[in-house]
Amino acid sequence: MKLRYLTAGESHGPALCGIIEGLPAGIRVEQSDFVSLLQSRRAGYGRGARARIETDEVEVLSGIIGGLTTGSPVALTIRNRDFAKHAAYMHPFTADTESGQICVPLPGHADLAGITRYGLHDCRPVRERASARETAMRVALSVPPRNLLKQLGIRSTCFVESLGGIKAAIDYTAAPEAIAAAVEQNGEDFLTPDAAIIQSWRELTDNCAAQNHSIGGTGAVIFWGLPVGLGSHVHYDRRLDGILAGLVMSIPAVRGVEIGMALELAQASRPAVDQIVAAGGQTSRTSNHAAGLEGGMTNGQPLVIRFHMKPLPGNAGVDSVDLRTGESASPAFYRSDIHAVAAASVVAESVIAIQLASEILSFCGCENMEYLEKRIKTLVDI
Ligand code: EPS
Repeated sequence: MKLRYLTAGESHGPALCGIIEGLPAGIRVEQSDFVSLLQSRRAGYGRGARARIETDEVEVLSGIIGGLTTGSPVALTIRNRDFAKHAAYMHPFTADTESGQICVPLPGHADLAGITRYGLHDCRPVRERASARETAMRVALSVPPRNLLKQLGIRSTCFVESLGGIKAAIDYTAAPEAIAAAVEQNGEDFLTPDAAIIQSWRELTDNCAAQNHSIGGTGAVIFWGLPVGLGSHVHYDRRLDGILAGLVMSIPAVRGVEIGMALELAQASRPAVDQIVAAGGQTSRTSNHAAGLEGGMTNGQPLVIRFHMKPLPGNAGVDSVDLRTGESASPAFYRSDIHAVAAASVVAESVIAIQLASEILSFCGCENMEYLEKRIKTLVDI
């Protein structure tokens, strides 16, 4: 892995922090790149009150000077505005950890397994770190790698395909540019190419909000313009399909990942291969059932990754146990989003972008964008 990155920070702690290392010099990065990307993760009809409290302003602490990466590690911070209200329980030194204890674990969250693993009596530190808030930093860290891909002519989009069982009409055989344009035109509330579905999703979201429960859904990411041969067939842990599936699966509440229409293909009664045809001295394909990956490597076709997200467990009226008494108890009400599939789509696009940039860098071995732009041409034009 050419790019390495780490995140730190609790959901209601002072800040989120992140470092990404291994970037070449010369990637163009503007403050507005962070602003618009973080805004798209925070947006979405169905996000909870928290998304309106936070503004997710990214402070760049190192690695970018005058709008260009320098090759040094890029270090970022996002302050949590909500820390002000939670400092009594969350301050690194003065927090009252006795009265702030959460002793009834929430089913569906990391609480119970986390306190067991770390030998804690309080679910709060586990819940704070397991929170999907952490993904704001993964998205912020993806800005330089995303810009690297854009500088090389690689494009991407992400969108919501279904919510609470109501499916949008999406034509995966359409040109990715057309899908991306439709997503953009339909706005950030539902982040979908299918304008006709938005009203039903809005009503569904309002109904769920009135009943205080959350819903899951399916999201998708498409990258196109990728060179052939990112990833490798030579060893299992270098297969790009496995790596990308793991990254997308690490997004909280994601429980399934598909490369393209994998489930549909698994149910088909005959192979659905993409024929290789000669085209002007080069090769091309008649279809994209492989969704851009063959043998664990990119094959030059659009890369399509879809993921399935469970309903967020926060608001469910569920049974649990008070760990102090061992008696049955209901967890205290826990605010959450009604759904966060649009946000998760932005996160999925971000973690995939970082990995693709990393694969390109290890393939090309360049520490400078000028060399990389020349080298990538030789790969794309094969
Ligand atoms: C989250 C619970 C909610 C979400 C949060 C993730 O936060 P809170 O506990 O403050 O109400 O809004 O997501 C974010 C804050 C975010 O930025 O995505 C959880 O438990 O995972």
